[in-house]
Amino acid sequence: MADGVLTGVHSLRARVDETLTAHRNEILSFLSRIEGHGKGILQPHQLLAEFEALPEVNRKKLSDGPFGDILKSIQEAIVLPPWIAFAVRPRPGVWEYIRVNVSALVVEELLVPEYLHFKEELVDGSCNGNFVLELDFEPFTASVPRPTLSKSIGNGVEFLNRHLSAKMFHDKDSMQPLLDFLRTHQYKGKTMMLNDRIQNLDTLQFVLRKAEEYLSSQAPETPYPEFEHKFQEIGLERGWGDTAERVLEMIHLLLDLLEAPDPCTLEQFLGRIPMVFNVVILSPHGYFAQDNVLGYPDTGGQVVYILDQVRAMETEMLLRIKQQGLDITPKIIIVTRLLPDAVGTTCNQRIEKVYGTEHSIILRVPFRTEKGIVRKWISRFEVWPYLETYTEDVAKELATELQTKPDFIIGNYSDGNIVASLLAHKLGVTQCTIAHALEKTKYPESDIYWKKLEDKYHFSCQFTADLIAMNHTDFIITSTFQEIAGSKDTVGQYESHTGFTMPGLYRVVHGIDVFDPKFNIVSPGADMTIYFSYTEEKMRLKALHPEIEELLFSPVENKEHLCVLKDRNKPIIFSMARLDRVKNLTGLVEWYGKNTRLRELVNLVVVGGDRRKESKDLEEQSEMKKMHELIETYKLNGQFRWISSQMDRVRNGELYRYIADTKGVFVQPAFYEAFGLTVVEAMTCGLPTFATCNGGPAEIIVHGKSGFHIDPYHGDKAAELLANFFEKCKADPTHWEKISKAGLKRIEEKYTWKIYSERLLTLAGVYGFWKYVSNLDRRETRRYLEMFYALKYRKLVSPSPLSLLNQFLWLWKSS
Ligand code: UDP
Ligand code: LCN
Repeated sequence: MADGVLTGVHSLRARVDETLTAHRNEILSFLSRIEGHGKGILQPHQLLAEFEALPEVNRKKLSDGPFGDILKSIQEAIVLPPWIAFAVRPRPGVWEYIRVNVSALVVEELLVPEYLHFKEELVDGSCNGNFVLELDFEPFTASVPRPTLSKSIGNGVEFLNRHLSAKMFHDKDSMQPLLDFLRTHQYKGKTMMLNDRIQNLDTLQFVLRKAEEYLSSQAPETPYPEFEHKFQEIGLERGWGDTAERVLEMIHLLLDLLEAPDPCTLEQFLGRIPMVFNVVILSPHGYFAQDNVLGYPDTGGQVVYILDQVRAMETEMLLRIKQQGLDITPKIIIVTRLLPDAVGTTCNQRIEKVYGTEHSIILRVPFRTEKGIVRKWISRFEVWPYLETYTEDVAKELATELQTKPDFIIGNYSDGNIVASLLAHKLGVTQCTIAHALEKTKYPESDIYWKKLEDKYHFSCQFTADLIAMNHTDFIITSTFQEIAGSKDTVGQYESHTGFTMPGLYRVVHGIDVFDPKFNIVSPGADMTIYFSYTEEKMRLKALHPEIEELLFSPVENKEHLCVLKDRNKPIIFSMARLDRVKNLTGLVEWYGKNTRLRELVNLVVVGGDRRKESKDLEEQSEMKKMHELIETYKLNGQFRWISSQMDRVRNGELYRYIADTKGVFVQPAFYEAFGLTVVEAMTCGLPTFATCNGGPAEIIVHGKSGFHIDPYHGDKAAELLANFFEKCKADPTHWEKISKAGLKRIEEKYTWKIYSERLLTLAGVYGFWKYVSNLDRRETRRYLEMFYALKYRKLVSPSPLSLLNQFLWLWKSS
């Protein structure tokens, strides 16, 4: 995408040449140090370390010149002596590539495919062929306008509205698609908005004026049914509003659009057209249920997110349907996998009503092969062979449940998103995807060295599914900016799909553009009936304290808790997560174990993994082993307690608050956290939070104000930061309160479900309309994706005889 992009007045190559002319020796010694690493990939921190190792005078000379800025923006260096190639990222979403021959000091600017080809030599040697499958989605979106400023990334709908208003309203005829859309709009055969008395734009304008005149003479609260008949006669059907006042508002919006269009009015108008009544949300993997599942493998924030989202969305849908004067019962169906062997959960029930809703259900459909139904849980990395048949089964079940097509399909995570893409493709429905976590960023170098990880993770399938879904979907919701485009220094999750290569599989020249207006940041929150401040004395669930105290302090060690806290008066460092390697709970335990000062000051309590039953998850098994070893190595008993996963959310809410009562903190030590609901939950309870600087928490928390960032790769520093914090709080207890209050304020301003659901439904309206008017353009992408799906994806996911055998052996062993 950014090949040859100029970042300033001069191109990257010109700036490197300039540096070479001015400081030949200094740059040469830097490059030689890098070359000295030999064939391989170097990360920014390694490059910085090499730079730091130069004599100070050399460093100064280089930093003062144009090279200083270049160095800060290098994201990776590929060393293939005598060449070194650099991927430079001057700002989020903008990439440039260059390579330098260290012996000859020759500089060459590279196009994306050239850079990727060079990188492939790391794996394939110089014989990697010229006829590699290259994926390039850029031509399909070339005509869609996009922002150029990095700070505009993630506000896609604004740009779309600007584009739509410019495209549609440059003369009267170009308004025709809007008229057609309003005329064809219907639900279960019942016309809405306009009937066929309105044949053209002149009639529409005339009718709207007449309606305006009439409504202005009515009391604002006059109910719609009182003038429904009159309106029908002139061509206006239900859907404009429930009272004279609201109908008038909407008519004004349309009149304004017809006369002096602007993006803001367009968004308001489209957001009000009643378009979403039946929503399907896909989340196949894991244990999707409302009770007794959180903390199970593959079962964490995504489940919490979707259940809270559904409650908030149903409330917003009911409100909008009422305000638009309609009498329609909405329905939201969460589709997940039915697990016949449900290990005590409700995952073997076909249907479950969602608590706190009237019209939302969980619908479970099993994975099936020609040999029958798959009975047991399988890891999210193993689901690929089942998804196509699953989609077909889901489509049938949905037809029975809904008796109509859904209006809106939301996919979650890679498996849900590929199923959502297939369904939306088949049914022609507006699609939204939510990644929750793109695994490519979680596992560094998992693209270039994919083959090494293939047996365990099948990333060839997952990354292919991700590419298909992100390009097929109408819009993408992310929880933070960083998820799309990272930060000044770090690469975003989606951004890492811009250009990458999986040698031997394909090369992605242009996978996604983070400036694409399909990206929108819509952040989730925490359920405020469960998570609220520890200071809300009246709402506190003190009756649960004996149970919580038993959990934290009982002298008994059993399958639920291991080790004992001797001194109950110390503050508690608390952490809770699935026991995945990436969550790094064992890392936190080790930092604590090593830091005597911290151990003196506070206790450590970690919730994660389930010792009550034998784990089937490989990462969980190995993390459990590590935890036992750490307890021994650092003699943690007395200062540390390890609690099995806690599935009672209400009690967990009170647990966070109980930790706040001890003047403790929450620590989220993950190597990488896509968003981090526990961070939001802890902060919503007023618990000062220290969380990883890699991923969502870096954006949720403002370091030093509403919490603290910690670097999981520098645990010693994190432990020192914690110890300093507790020492400071000891000397000045207001410090703890200051951070706690600032955390609460941050949440109120940015992370609530109310803001989320309003935004999501407006987006569904705008993108639904965009899909309608851009149907022709989209066919090109769809045809390309169909081919990619059929020729590549299907082959990757069909299980090889060997993997079928392994799976059989594994299931047989674990049954
Ligand atoms: N959770 C829980 N009990 C546990 C572990 C986790 O209730 O033993 C909940 C936690 O409160 C949060 C979710 O699971 O709501 C984890 O979400 P997060 O986004 O932090 O991480 P994920 O598991 O999705 O990667
Ligand atoms: C998945 C994750 O890994 C978390 O970081 C998110 O908070 C969660 O999904 C909800 O989006």
